[in-house]
Amino acid sequence: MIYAFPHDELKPLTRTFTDSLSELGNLKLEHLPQDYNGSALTLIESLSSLIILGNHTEFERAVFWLSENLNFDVDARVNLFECNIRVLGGLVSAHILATDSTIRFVQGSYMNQLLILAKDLGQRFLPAFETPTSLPYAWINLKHGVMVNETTETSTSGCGSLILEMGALSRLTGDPRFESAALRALRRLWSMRSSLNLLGTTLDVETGEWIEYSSGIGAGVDSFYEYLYKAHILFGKEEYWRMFQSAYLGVQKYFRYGPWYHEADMRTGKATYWQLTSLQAFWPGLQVLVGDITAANSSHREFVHVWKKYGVLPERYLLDHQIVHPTEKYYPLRPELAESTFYLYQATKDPWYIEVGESIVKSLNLYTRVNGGFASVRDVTSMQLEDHQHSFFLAETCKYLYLLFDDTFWASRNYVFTTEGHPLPVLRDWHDRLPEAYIPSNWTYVKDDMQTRRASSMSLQLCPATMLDSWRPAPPIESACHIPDSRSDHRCLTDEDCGVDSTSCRRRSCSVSGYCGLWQFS
Ligand code: DMJ
Repeated sequence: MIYAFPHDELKPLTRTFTDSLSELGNLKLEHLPQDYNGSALTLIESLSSLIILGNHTEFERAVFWLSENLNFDVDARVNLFECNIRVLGGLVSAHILATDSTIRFVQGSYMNQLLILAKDLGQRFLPAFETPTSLPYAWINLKHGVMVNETTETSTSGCGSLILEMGALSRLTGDPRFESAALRALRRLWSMRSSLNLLGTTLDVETGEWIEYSSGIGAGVDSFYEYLYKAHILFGKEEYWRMFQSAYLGVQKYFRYGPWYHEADMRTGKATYWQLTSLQAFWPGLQVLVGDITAANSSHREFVHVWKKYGVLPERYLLDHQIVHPTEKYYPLRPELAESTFYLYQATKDPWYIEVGESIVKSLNLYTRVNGGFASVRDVTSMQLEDHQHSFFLAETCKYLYLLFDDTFWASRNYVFTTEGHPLPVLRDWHDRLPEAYIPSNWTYVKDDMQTRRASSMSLQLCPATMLDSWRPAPPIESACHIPDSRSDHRCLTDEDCGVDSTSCRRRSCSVSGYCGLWQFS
């Protein structure tokens, strides 16, 4: 607030600011308009954090400042995905918090200003969806719509991670256009999956053809999986669940290698890149929501191991050589490991996760804290810093760390967090059908193995064979796709006696000598 407000993001080393909204994403805007003076991005991103911290006075000040000053009628080319998760998500979530009667915000003076701003922004997104495929352009000019000669290349997350914010906007305003546009894009994207239920990373919105066939669970794809599942939680549509279930099993089957996830070609399922990336660290958090706690825990430990090796998590780490990627050595204060740690602690209450959180906090203070704020790390091998504090540091990294140690806000509410850490409430009115696990009176607190297995109704759907098998004590389930062999000694007479392998999610078969195993690789 001292050095950057009302600009977009803080430069903590020089104690200045950057107006980064137009630059969000990988492609850079070459010339910022001269009159472009920022959109208080970090302030918008911090609204829900202020409520979680209980700082209602600052929240109120921010809401009224934004109501009077925020204006989207600017000649700025923004990245649709980033603007959606950061700005639209920040505004919609803050509007919901501002009107929540259990939060003692001075509501008399709040006249839906944030929702009015959100609707204005949402309308400016809509021209991006006017393509032959309904897949949206990655970039849009807030004032002029899609620019002439705009790139037609976008990413899977760019098309498939809009439904939470745009769906919430439609539900709040009663204007169905936002949710319809996001859903049409999502359905079209899903129709482009391969026969293995895998998607690529980049595609062309005009032709609907894939550009990059290799994909994983990290950059360009990550929040697509997250939003399929969270959309099911938020809106209760079976359609989202069915898409997620197929997509999730595809990931576990073709990307997972023990606790790690590599990339693979969507057409063949063959491994392409053996790399651990910082963005992938959100996956164990998603697996917690699914009820796949054991798999979440084992991957999380690997990320923690790499974090401890360097002090923070490098952007890319070569699994086959156990070294940092030569050009992606940075750590821009990303939240994903803290996020997963928070979810795993919520699911297990295992104090080990508190210790992990403590060591993350210590590292951030030791390596990245400077007088002007917290600086990104340019090179994790030398801990050389970079003059940038991304808005997601406050929206997510700090929020998840705070919630790990004080979950008062979370414990009494039924919210899902968007991919940018903005809370949205699970409401009956928004639901086709509310899953049992999300009805507060059905909440289960995990205390023992038996309960761990039944902690989420979602895992019942992923693993029905085991769960319905109530006539004998169920053997431990190792992952959501795991179906144990019918005999604990793995002996068999036919393939029917064999289950589904917990690591590869492939069906096991009975060998000529009478043992269940992965004898054939298709
Ligand atoms: C955030 O902006 C979001 O979590 C997004 O989905 C990808 N990751 C960044 C922070 O790392």
